[in-house]
Amino acid sequence: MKTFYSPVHLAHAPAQEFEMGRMGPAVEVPERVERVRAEVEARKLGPILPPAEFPDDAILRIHDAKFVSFLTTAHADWRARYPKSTVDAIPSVWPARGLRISHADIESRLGAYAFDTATPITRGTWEATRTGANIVLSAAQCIHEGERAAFALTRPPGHHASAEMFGGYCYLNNVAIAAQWFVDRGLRPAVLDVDYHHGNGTQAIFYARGDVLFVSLHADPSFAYPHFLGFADEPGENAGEGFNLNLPLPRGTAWPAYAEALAKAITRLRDFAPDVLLVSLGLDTFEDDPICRFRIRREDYLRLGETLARLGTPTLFAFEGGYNLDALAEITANVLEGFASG
Ligand code: 6XA
Ligand code: ZN
Repeated sequence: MKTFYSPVHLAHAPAQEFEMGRMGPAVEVPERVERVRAEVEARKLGPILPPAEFPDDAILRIHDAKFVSFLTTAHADWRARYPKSTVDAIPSVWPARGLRISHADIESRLGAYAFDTATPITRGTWEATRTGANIVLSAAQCIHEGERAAFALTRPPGHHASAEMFGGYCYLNNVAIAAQWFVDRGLRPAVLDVDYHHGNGTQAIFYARGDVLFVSLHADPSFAYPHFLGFADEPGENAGEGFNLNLPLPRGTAWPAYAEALAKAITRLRDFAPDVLLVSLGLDTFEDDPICRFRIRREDYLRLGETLARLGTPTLFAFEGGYNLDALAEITANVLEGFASG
């Protein structure tokens, strides 16, 4: 399968993020994608190609124009406000209940558009994020032209970003942008999110729509990030009722229980019969992930790939989370290899 990749992601390299009650080293680092690229090459999983350029329209089909324009200037605005500061832009105040949303200055814009403190905006964040959209759209285009599968090797990831909100290391929702691109070409896409964390952004974007199915396997938000969405009782609304399926799983979930939930996801996907499947491919379900608590082992990722292949649907894999740098490349490649052989 073709992998789409660009070194522009290297420009997005936050030094620190605030989470777990402390300022600590960033977890979502450039080495993640670099290691996976090397593994795809070493295991000869297919050509690694640069993305084509796509106009902003495809992004604006999903994201609010003011939000996108905020992202393009946020770092420069932050610098202008704090010329002596050496830290990246991170919000510290939010328009919570009873307060008014304002976009007047960079502090209010950060608070209005962010939902956490773990997603800094650096000098290169927009460039990397915008290139990420080109990458996922290039993968979509190659599937539209008849390929059975493609891998969008992107960072920053996307599934936490909604129409006008960033967080969870995500700024633009790559998978949603690609899904909409398929809808605009008359196809019916489904999104399967296998990242450890619930894809709250993707869910929110398609929640009232019946033309895109969203199915997610993830750690129960009652103990896991993003905490405020991803519960089992979120079926979709209006035209989208019945087109959102959350399968939250307990701490310590290992392959047997995971495979059972995956079977439920596959049943719903078969029933929807999509023209194209978009997989939010997070690898933070791994047993030794530094920030997550599932117990999926290296070889299980081969089974995951094989199971997805059996659906027989053209499939776009979009890279999301996964933070164990020593295992990430191998387990990502295992999914792709499992799919190719399945
Ligand atoms: C912030 C944790 C962000 C989770 C990012 C992720 N404390 N999402 O991997 O899939
Ligand atoms: Zn994740």
